[in-house]
Amino acid sequence: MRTQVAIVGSGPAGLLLGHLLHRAGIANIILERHTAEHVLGRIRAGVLEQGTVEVLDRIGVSARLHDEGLVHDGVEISVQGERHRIDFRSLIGKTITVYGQTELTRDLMDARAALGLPAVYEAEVVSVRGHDSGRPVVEYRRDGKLHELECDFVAGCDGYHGVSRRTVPAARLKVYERAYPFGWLGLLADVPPVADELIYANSERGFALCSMRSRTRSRYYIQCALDERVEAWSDDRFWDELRRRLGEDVAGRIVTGASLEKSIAPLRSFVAEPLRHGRLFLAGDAAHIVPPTGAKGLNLAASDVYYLAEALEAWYRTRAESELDRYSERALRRVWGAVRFSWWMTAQLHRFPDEPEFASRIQRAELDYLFRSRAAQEALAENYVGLPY
Ligand code: FAS
Ligand code: PHB
Repeated sequence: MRTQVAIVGSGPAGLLLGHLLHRAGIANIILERHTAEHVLGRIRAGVLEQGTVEVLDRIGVSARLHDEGLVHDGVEISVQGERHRIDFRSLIGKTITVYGQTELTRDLMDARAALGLPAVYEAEVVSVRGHDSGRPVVEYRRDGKLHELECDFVAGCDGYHGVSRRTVPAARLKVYERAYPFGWLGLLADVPPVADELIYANSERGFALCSMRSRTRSRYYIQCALDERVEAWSDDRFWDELRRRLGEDVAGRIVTGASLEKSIAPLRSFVAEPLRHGRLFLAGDAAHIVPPTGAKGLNLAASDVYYLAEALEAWYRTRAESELDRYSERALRRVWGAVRFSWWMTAQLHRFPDEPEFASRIQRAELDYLFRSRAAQEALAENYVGLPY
């Protein structure tokens, strides 16, 4: 089998890249280790930057997003129960859209199927070779048999645990990493959100986040220790702890209900450079991970593949390598802007168990300055709604 671009992974990065390449007339095949249902069953991100929405508008895959997504003009930050609103629209004239990653992935899968574009599910890529010699071959296992896909380029969109980044010899990768001393315990429930906008809460007991997927489905998170097990958290225990991290006015309004999903995710900042390795390109979580505090992971996947599609389109048009060479530097500049912001949001809003009193005092000074300074609020707004592409 042969194609122009082999895409490893049918998450947001792979699916969006596939659509962008198709619109540029570049043939591509997506190889995904799991079933489509399994991919859709993962509960992940909830916030789309304005830039991500604009890319989806451009490729004509945003109808349901505009029908069902919730446009938010701002977010709230609660510190020891005192609430402060950051008004993106009045500060910088931009907004965010709350629309679950599951729904975005579904829309991209449906659009791909409607175009009759090839995606092979339950196809685990086991190796990528030849990407240094200009003749890449992707080997994958399906139905117990090994298959080969010859191509011009390989896009490693296979997430943090994928095979693509591991294909690159360690000596050729510079890895930057910070593991945070806590995780997030997330709960999804069919209950109305406690507020019209997201509430990020910094409390003595730890971080909490009140988010949503619609006006009838809510997504909540609480910071938890790394050694916590989700089995130790009944729904009631979760709701009680969540209430204790919010001010009384908010806690008193929370509508509780049975969880549809509960899971613990560790928090890390991770970047592997460079993103180009011969004919292999890394994009999305395969290249970088950010703590979800800044709502950036999914949105970085979108900007990576936007740049990669532009670079590949230029190569097929001119056979010049210049845009392909520029992809890594161009994508990483936006990646590091989001890594910095996600680190900053995480540092300001969480309890750091081993940090001295000084660090928590600095945290209070940062937040106090934020709430008093329009310039600081504009900076937060600019980063949260998404830095320019
Ligand atoms: P993905 O991981 O989504 O997709 C990679 C795909 O490649 C997967 O479907 C995988 O099955 C497939 N794959 C892997 N190895 C393969 C192989 N060898 N062969 C074939 N296929 C293979 N981001 C936010 O912005 N906000 C959040 O709240 C948030 N919450 C998160 C919670 C969790 C538990 C996790 C893990 C991530 C969260 N993220 C969040 C980040 C997340 O949304 C990612 O940024 C987003 O999924 C990135 O998309 P992809 O790069 O496509 O990677
Ligand atoms: C979510 O709704 O899942 C969500 C929203 C904002 C974040 C992280 C997660 O920063």
